[in-house]
Amino acid sequence: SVDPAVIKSIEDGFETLQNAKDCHSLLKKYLTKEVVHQLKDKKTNLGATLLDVIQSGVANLDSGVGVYAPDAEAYTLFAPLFNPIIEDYHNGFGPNQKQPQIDLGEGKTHLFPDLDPENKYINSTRIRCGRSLQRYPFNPCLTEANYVEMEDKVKNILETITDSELQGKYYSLKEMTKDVQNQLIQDHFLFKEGDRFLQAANACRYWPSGRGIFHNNSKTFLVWVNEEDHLRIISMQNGGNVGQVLERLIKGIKIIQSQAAFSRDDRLGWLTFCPTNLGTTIRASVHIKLPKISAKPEFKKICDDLKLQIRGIHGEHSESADGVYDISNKARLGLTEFEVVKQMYDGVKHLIELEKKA
Ligand code: ADP
Ligand code: CIR
Repeated sequence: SVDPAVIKSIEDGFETLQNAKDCHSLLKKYLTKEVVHQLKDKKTNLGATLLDVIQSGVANLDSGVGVYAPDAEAYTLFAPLFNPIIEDYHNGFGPNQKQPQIDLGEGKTHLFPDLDPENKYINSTRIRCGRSLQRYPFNPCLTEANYVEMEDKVKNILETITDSELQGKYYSLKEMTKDVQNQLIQDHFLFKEGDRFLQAANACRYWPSGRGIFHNNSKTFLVWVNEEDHLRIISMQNGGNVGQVLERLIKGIKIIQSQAAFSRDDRLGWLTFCPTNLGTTIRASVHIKLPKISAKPEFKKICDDLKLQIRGIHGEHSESADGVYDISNKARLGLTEFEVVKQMYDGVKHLIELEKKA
């Protein structure tokens, strides 16, 4: 049974959210008194409770979402909270809907020719996906030994890649100098350190143990190890050639998947720590300058209607700089991988047309 002190923390968390007038998270919206009552004394087989799910959003009242899944079982055990959040975030993906069959877009990448052949708007294009290793829970339930073992496993797989474009080296965070680390972060290649949303979710324990990054020589193919997800597989390059970026990502995914088994759910697709990443786990983005339309008050609404999300220049929760925005697909669940990339592609194409006309 759940420790009375944990139940008290859950109830206090609910009060904190209710009293926070400036809090607009999906957690606050869907954590009703009834849901608290229904879920506060439930525990997953690994011992995770509703507190593990909500603590990041309670500690960070400016969260957009506010919840994380401590393990795969949490998505079903705490479904009365996760389901409405998932439905709200992913374009109305309902409790009876299922993630479609995988379609990475193989053989179709020619349908995504360069969005900006004259190099006027797009600085760079990036597509990433997340994967969770089978038989391991998510961050808050991992031991230090788990982290080290997982890093070893993934490093070995990555360092045997022989494809001439993708082959590279694994750099453990533990062995990296601060200068190198900061430069990689500044250049948009490496995850940041000390993310308060992840910290409050208990996702940064034993840091930097088991964390690191693999990349090829040109830093167009990268894999993050044990940050928010067990793996983040990334393809990126300068300019707006979405087809090339996707082609490289598909090649990388196929090589890695031939050597590791990943957690997939029949309904939710690939399982990830954050419910915003379920399904395809794909975020396809451009770093783009749209000086005229981004200055308009309706810019956010235009992007919302195109199902696009706006982030700042250093990723989520950061600000734009020099008029450069990170524009990506918002939903990742309920569509195929191809459709998700197409959502970003068509939306950004439309934004560029609006900018030209403005
Ligand atoms: P994630 O994309 O993995 O959800 P973030 O939003 O924190 O996480 O972004 C991670 C890093 O990737 C940040 O440094 C961000 O600036 C960089 N990034 C995202 N999209 C692009 C892009 N199109 N070109 C270059 N860097 C990008
Ligand atoms: C938040 O709720 O703001 C953080 N926990 C991050 C949520 C992920 N955001 C997203 O839009 N993909």
